Amino acid sequence: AAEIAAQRARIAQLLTERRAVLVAHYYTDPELQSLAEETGGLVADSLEMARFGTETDAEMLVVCGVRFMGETAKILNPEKRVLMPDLRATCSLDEGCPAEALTAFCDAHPEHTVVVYANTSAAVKARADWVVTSSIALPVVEHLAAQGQKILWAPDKHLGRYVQRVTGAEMLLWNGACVVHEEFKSFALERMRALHPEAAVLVHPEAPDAIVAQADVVGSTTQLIRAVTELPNRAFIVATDAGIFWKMRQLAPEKQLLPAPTAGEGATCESCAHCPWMAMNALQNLEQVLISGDQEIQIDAAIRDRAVLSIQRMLDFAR
Ligand code: CIZ
Ligand code: SF4
Repeated sequence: AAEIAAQRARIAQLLTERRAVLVAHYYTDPELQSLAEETGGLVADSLEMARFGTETDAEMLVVCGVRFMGETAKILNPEKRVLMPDLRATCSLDEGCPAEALTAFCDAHPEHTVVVYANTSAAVKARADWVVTSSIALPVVEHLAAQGQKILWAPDKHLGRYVQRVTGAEMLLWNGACVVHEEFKSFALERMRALHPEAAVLVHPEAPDAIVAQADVVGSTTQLIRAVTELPNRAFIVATDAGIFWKMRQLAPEKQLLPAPTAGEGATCESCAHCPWMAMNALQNLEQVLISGDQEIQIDAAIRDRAVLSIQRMLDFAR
């Protein structure tokens, strides 16, 4: 414990020396989330992470999360250095949607407005008309559908189906999924609900239909955290990455939080639902990158110039 405290102090010192600020996603190690808060950085979802980078006067952003979050930070802040503890931290949605294949799909359906989830590469965003995160997907698609636009959606098919069902928009869906949220099991969740009838069920829309159908609240990480503080329930069953429990406990320590089951037999260990790429961020490699300055995000200028348009459209709409 003393060793960890010393390491946290060294990292805080390095952040000051480098005029750097730490931005951590809700799914990362609680050590990183708490350190970001204590050092004047931010713990957030990907939309808020994107916004924060443009508002701070720090010279360097250190993004603890996955690669697309670092890329978005760099696209919006080309004059700042953007580092990540490990640039290999990717995302199954990003990996499952290569830019060439997405471009071919778009070219085959030129009459569709291309809306991509934030969990994609800079090159995919460069081909898109709109970028959305899970907290803003519904209002953006509603807005486009009201104008009679047909939508090509990539890459998360579960989130895409959910948005389609709620908005009634005409949508073509890419076949991608999040390896973490796809693992939630519906029969085991039914059993758990029967055992805890007082608990509200909170579900991230990257989860499959059969899980979303059992939800009391479907929403982005920020919206699910808000539900824990605002709903009167004493207990919650939570179907998203276990990293989110740190912030939920901080804001509502008196409430009981139960991780939704990811194994058929209803195993409920908190480590069950945890993104392997988010887990690549740790105090160790964070300190290392602040010393070495490597693991820096670089983006091709031509891609950046197009990707910034679809991201900025989202940020302007969110205002
Ligand atoms: O699953 C993810 O990567 C999420 C929830 C990203 C986000 O929007 O914060
Ligand atoms: Fe991607 Fe899923 Fe990990 Fe989020 S939790 S970064 S969507 S693999």
